[in-house]
Amino acid sequence: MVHYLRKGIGERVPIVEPSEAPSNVFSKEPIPMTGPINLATILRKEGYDAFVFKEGLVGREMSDEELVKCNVLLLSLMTSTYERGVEYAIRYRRLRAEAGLESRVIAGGIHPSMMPEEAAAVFDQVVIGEAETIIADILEGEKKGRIIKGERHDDLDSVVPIPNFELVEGWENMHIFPVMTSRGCPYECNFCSVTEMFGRKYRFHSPERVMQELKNLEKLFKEHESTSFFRRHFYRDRILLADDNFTANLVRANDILDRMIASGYNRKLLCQARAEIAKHPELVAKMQRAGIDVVCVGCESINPQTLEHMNKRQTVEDIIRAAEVFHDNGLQMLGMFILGSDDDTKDVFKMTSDFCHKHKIPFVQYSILTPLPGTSFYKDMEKQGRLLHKKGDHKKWDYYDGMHAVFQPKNMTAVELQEGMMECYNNFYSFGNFVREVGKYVAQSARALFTGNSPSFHPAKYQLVGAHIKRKWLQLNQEYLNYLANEPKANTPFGESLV
Ligand code: B12
Ligand code: SF4
Repeated sequence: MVHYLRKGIGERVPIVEPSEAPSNVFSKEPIPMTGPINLATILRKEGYDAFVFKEGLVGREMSDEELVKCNVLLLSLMTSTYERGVEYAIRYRRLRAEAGLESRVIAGGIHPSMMPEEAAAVFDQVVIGEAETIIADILEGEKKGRIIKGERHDDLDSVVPIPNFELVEGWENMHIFPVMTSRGCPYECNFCSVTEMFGRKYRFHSPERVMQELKNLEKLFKEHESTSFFRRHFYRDRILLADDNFTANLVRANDILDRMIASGYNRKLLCQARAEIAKHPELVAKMQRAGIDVVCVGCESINPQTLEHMNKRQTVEDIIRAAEVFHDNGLQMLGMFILGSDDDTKDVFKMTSDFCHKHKIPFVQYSILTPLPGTSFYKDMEKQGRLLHKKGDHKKWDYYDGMHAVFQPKNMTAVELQEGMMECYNNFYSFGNFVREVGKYVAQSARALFTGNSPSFHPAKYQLVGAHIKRKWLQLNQEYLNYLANEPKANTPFGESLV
């Protein structure tokens, strides 16, 4: 019989966000997802001793001693962290059984939501979709199903609590704090799982609520003001507006930005927006005045056919305009590109690198097109038998991270796609560019003593990060490269030797 927790008995309820496998160069990503923080906040209010354990932030896994004490283990899983989630469940159950205790593992997040049957074969309960309104009932045993469907609410203000970041273990080490002001996206790009998970209806928090959340964070920063001169003056904590598309509703975005400007909001933010927002330069200028200094733009491709087949509803001209308008308004654009569609040939790598240089895009992220579960691209690849790993392959989901070729491309081999992506990184990021950006930073810092404008170390930092990525990827992925180099046909097993 499953042991259900009662409130207030002081047992720890961890919501674990495992790291990705070491083969992933972003495995130490220190920004938590907002969902687990919301759930921990709700459970705390309900009397549970809930907290978020994000491995990448704490810098270690939960120890055996910590795990065995938990009556229930909650796991928040993306596709690339799923396999590690399974390992957690196995270890937790073994430890509990050895101690003569019952165990209970509940999994949620995007991957279990998209592959619930697979997850239900491993975990005691699996939650599909959003869980704020049902998480307490699940813990109390009022919802007993193996697979439980979450609820999509329109009125986010009333169901989503103001997240309590102090429930995130090691939150003091965070430098970027996520604030999610909306859910859902009106578009339906064929490679993206957001609409399947959150729907096409754009649901959002009221501007008042967004301001409240930002103010709350300021209070937290003030209470724990860093004693480090460097951190206070040159490397201040930042906010990530984690919305998939912060500006999907122009009236709302304008309202939030107006409020931020009127309140004298004084902290740097990053956000994600579509390239077409540059058709509204006045809004872009307002973003800059409100403190946004980096905009992550899903450029995806400079190949018009690829954009068309991705259903991106965006043109190459939109991307060029975005690069110009963001630059003219003092915003730095992080251009995110996806390589390897059926319309891409081998020259896409050089053309994309040249494009980024030509249009002076300050930061870029290159990803390999990845068939993420729940997307129409996944369904197509599965139907066409082009997924490289077969069902049940050892740790196959580890490689669904945008940095590994996991399907058979049409106009090149999988290893050519893999090497082409690394080549793009190589062309854009280098140690020489890092030194140049550090020079600019030093000059800006000197000017800051007179102007008070805090300089950004991010361009330099990202040059170094980017240059590091290829080296680290190669170090960690020799075996995977060998596998790809042998021209695997679809459904070729990989990894029996990889334990
Ligand atoms: C902000 C963000 C980031 C940030 C940081 C946060 C983070 N660690 O991921 C950055 C930019 C660093 C990032 C990086 C990456 N990201 Co990202 N990211 C997002 C984004 C836009 C928002 C996350 C969020 O806060 N969501 C909102 C909250 C409400 O949802 P949630 O956290 O999933 O939680 C809800 C439910 O899932 C559920 N739930 C969650 N956990 C649990 C646990 C239990 C027990 C239960 C019951 C329920 C439950 O209840 C929650 C509340 O309703 C999402 C898209 C999205 N809209 O979710 C993509 C998304 C998660 N990212 C994605 C990807 C692919 C990546 C990268 C691999 C990209 C890359 N190539 O680099 C990396 C991975 C790095 C890493 N290890 O984290 C994909 C994941 C798809 C998949 N199937 O795995 C998403 C879904 C976007 C997409 N294109 O489809 N990302
Ligand atoms: S890629 Fe961006 S615009 Fe396209 S569906 Fe996903 S969130 Fe929406």
